[in-house]
Amino acid sequence: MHVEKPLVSIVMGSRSDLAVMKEAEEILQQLGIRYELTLVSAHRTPDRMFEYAKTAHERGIKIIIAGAGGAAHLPGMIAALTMLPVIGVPVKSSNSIDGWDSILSILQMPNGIPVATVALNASRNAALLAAQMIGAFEPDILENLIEYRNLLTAKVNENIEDLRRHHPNGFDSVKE
Ligand code: RP5
Repeated sequence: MHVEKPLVSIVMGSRSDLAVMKEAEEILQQLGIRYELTLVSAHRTPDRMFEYAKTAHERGIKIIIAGAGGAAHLPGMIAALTMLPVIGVPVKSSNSIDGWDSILSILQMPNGIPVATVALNASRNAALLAAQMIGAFEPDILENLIEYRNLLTAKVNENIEDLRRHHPNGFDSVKE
């Protein structure tokens, strides 16, 4: 049986990150992008991190989304071990002071080893960024992304209409 390989890998430092990282999974499902999802702890399973990062390209993975909280070394260390692009998600975890520790750990990479860092807990944006990278080469995925954007616009337009009904003093309330 031929099983199509995943293109995106979602990895996180702890099971406790799943509440945040599953939003990335939902976006990839919605956009029809094949993915894998797993746990790798940079500090508690360093050998697994090595194996995971060194073999990701052999599994057909094109982009890695890595989330971690606190002393969030996972995304940067994976980036150091692979040539695949890594998108880092800072997680506001139970051991995080206020999220800044995770943000800065993932963001402030040394020259030469980039990690594309999204906002705190923004795993959804990480998945969308991964989808846009794939969409640059895959027309079907691009179509799905355009549809997703159109839905975002439609939702805002609905809210504008609703506001207009309840608060008639908006700048565009009166259409001549
Ligand atoms: C980080 O420490 C993990 O990514 C997680 O965000 C945080 C807390 O981990 P647990 O103590 O919940 O396993 O390495």
